[in-house]
Amino acid sequence: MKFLDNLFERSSRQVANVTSRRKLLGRFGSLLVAGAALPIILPIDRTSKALAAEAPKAGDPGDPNSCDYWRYCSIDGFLCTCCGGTTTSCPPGTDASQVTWIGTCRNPADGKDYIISYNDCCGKHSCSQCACTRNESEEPLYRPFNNNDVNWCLGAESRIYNCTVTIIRGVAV
Ligand code: ABN
Repeated sequence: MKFLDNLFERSSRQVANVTSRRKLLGRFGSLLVAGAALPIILPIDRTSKALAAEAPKAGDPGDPNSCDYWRYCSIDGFLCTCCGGTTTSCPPGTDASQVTWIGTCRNPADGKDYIISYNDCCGKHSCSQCACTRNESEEPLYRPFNNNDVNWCLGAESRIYNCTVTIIRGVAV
């Protein structure tokens, strides 16, 4: 009888061990998969990636502090280069709007037309420096994504408009 007791005890312990290890491995696997999937499924701000997608300086002529700079052909706002930011990054303490309007500007260096997004930087206060209004390829307000008279911060966390960055999204074909 003792022999049978021992046998059953050992085998049930073994089953319990294997089952819990499997469960642990299963949970670990799920965690790995979930961890890898999180950046894909969550609405994470990827503006910084877009901001990094810049044209090389050699093919980017002109002065970004001047309203005449080629990328500003469809801008209506304050230049972030005068507000503590750059052509592609918002001043500290402000965030780029995710919704934006776009324009098409010709780069004099290569004669190509580029699609530019004009993201408003939101937060802090109005920068009020280097106002620049050029409306090439702007369309009426009923086509809001091609209109530059919109405060795109209205769709952001802070509704305060600070300045506008200009991001190259691609070559227009
Ligand atoms: N998108 C620039 C802007 C901001 C506020 C008001 C008008 C235009």
